Amino acid sequence: MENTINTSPAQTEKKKKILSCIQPSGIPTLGNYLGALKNWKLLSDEFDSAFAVADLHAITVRQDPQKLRKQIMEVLALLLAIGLDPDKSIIFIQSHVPAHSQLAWILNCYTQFGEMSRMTQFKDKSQSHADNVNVGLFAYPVLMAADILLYQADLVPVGADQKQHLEIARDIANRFNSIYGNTFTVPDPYIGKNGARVMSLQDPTKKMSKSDPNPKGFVSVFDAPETIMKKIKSAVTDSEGGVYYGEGKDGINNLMGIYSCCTGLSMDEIARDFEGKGYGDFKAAVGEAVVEELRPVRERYEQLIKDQAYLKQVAAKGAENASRIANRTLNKAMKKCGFVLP
Ligand code: ATP
Ligand code: LTN
Repeated sequence: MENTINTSPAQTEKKKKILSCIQPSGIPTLGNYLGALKNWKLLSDEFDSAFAVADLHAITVRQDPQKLRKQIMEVLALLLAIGLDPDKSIIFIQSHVPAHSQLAWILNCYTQFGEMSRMTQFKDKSQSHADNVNVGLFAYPVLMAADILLYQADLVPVGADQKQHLEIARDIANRFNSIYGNTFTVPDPYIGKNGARVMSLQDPTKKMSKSDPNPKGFVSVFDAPETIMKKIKSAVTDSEGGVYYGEGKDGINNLMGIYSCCTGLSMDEIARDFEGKGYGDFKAAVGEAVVEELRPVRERYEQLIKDQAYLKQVAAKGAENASRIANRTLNKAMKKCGFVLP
């Protein structure tokens, strides 16, 4: 495939702004896709948008350097494969824009130890990575606030698990604004109605996660159709046997949510369509819907990942356009704090 990019900046002044990021901490899952990425594509048509590969966030848990390098480029290719257009959206790698680390340090000094200690992701990850409870993991939401506030984002499309981090970003913005006058836009989360919390296929009380050590728990966006079918067919359900949304039916509720996202059918319509049918039939239908949902993404990805020169060109242009906006906000915040600008 012959790829070209337009090198002019993508921003216009008036539209509302959105920003979101995804960590290159593994191969993205169906949860990342339905909970976040699919909405990024939809919203990018309407808003001024910036999307980043959050590589600085990824090292809050130990990463193998060679794997990390590979995953950063894979996630960048995925952002293009879902249909984001580098001529319309700013697509960049977080560590290529030093302003993120710089603002994060400043915001650390406007964030309280107590409020960080309440973050459920920190509590969960300090249990799952008990041997490496580092200061970066603790301060993770502050770096995330810096990502968002640098771009003056009005809206941040994320899965439901990030709601608490968005609240902290809002608190930090409000605190800074109330000390120094209006500096940062206070962002709102955008959490889709469907797919905001896709659960593990093996333990439907836990969210589907790309860092799950058991690969049967998640469908990766790059899984082959046969693998997707196999994983969905072996999803944990219940012994009751009816396809309807209900209490104590976490596995079926999850599969119904996934099916609803892929087909646009409501829960009631799904229950009606599968009345009198068994879980075997339902799982086959869910598997096929997921295969068809991910097929175009995987096919575009397979082309893009071969063209490393193009991906590097996209990243370079993204970093340049992102830096322009980020540095403007960083300078504004630094001046307000009393730094002498170089
Ligand atoms: P990790 O498992 O390494 O902590 P993650 O997949 O939870 O990573 P990110 O890669 O940073 O975290 O997530 C990118 C986006 O995907 C975020 O908006 C997040 O809310 C969303 N997301 C992640 N998992 C799910 C899920 N199971 N259901 C819905 N949305 C999700
Ligand atoms: N913490 C997020 C990833 C992330 C993010 C951001 C999301 C890093 N920076 C800025 C939105 C905006 C997660 O999903 N785990």
